Amino acid sequence: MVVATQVKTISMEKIEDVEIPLIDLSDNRSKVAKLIVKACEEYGFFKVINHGVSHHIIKEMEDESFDFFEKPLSEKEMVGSANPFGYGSKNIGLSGDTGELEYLLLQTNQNSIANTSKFRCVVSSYVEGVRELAYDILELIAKGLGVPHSLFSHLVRHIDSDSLLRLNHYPPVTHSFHRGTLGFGEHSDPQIITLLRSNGVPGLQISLRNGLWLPVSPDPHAFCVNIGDILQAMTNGRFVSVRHRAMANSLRHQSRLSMVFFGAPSPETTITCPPQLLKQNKPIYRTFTWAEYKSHTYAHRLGETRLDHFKIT
Ligand code: GA4
Repeated sequence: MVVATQVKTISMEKIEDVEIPLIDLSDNRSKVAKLIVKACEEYGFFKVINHGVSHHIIKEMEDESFDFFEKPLSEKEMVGSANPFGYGSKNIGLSGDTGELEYLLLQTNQNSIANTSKFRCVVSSYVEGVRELAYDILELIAKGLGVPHSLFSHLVRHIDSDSLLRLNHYPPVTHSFHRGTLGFGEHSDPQIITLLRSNGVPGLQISLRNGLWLPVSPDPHAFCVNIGDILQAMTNGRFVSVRHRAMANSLRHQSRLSMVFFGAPSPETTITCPPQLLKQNKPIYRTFTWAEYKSHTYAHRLGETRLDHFKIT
C-alpha cells in the first residue's frame, strides 16, 4: 500500500519503509538545497510542490496533448514519424524497443514539428515554465553541493541546449490479461535532469538499490524530478541516475498522460566531474561530449546502462 503524508518541508511516500522525498520549493532555500542533494544521493528521484509553473499553462498543455492524441492516426502521423523526433506509436527509439504507448517527441529549440500554431504556442509557454523550474532546481543542487551556482544550470540555459519535451499517452488497457504490461521499459534518462508531470493515473515506477520497483503515486500538483546520466557523471557517481519504467495503464477507461522535459546540454559540451566534486577521489568516468554520449545512446537499447561504457577501467 502507498501512503502519502505531508509535512511542511518534506513529506514522504512510503512503501515497505522506503520514502520518496516530497520537497516544498517555497521553503527556506538552504534547507531545500540540502534536502534535494540528499534525495539525489539516495534515490536520484524526488517530487516538488510549490514549483512556480503556472497551473493554467499546465492545464492548457494537458488539454492540447489529449486533443492531439484523440486525433485520427492519419492526422497524428502528419507531424512526421519519430526518427527520433515526431509522433511514435509503440516503437521507442531506433533500436527495436517497444511499449504500450503513443508519444510526441519534440526538440525544444525548434518546435517546428508541432502541428498547429495554438499547439506551438502552448508548447512554448509550457517549455518556458519547466525550463525555469529546471534552472531553479539545478541551482539549488549547486548550492547544496557548495559549487558555483550556475555550474549545472548554465548547461541547460545554453542557446544550443539539446533539451526535449516528450508527451506520452498510455491508453487504457481493455483486457485484464494486459495487466502488468510495460508501457515504457526500464531505463535511465541520458540527460542532466528530467521534470515529469502526469495526470492522476498511476504507472510510473522507480527502481530501488535493492532491486525492488517502487510505484510512484500520481500527483497532478507535483513535478517528479529525476537525475539523468550526465549529472551522475558530473558528480562522479555521487548522484544516482535512477532507473525507472512506466507500466501500461490498468485503470480501465482512463488514459495516462505524462509530459516530460529533459534538460540537456549543447552537443559540444564537455562532460567531466569538476575538481570541487572530485575531492580526493579518482574520476570514475572519462571525459566525453554530449554529442558523443547521445550517439552512443541512440545506437543502443533503451535498458542499457550506457554510462558503464564511459567508465575508466
Ligand atoms: C529515454 C529518455 C527519453 O525519453 C529519450 C529516449 C530516446 C527516444 O525515445 O528516442 C531513447 C531512450 C531515451 C534512451 C535509449 C535510446 C534513445 C530511446 C532509445 C532506445 C527521448 C532520450 O533522450 O533517451
